[in-house]
Amino acid sequence: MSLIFDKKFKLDSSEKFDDYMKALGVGMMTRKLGNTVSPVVELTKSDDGKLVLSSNSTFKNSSIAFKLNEEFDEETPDGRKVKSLIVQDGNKLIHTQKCDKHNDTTIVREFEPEQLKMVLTVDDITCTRIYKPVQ
Ligand code: DKA
Repeated sequence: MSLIFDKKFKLDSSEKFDDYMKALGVGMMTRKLGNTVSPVVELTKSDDGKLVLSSNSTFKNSSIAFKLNEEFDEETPDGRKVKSLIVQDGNKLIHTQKCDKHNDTTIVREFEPEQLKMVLTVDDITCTRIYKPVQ
């Protein structure tokens, strides 16, 4: 199994996302918006060989361009400034975000033809978000 490029996935179900955002210090208004939107996520490759992960929703459009195994600066949709590292394990991208002001978190994205499964972990909280292919 490997990563899936150029395929759009839309959020279909989500568990413990509010707890996850609370543990990261995300404010109430942003959490309310975050809980109501269904982003569309896509993995692509840029001309300069970077991987690009984009997420589009009525709340926010965001995109990160990165090289595997190389730390980069990222600003998260809720405004945290983090040091990110993304490594690949087969069909999974394992994304760690480290920050002095907030708790560190790990986001695992597992690409399968019928779904993109995200497992987001902070402290003892595990949030699972299932994205389904956009028809
Ligand atoms: C996702 O892409 C969730 C990514 C985590 C974002 C953390 C905070 C978001 C606040 C709206 O499905």
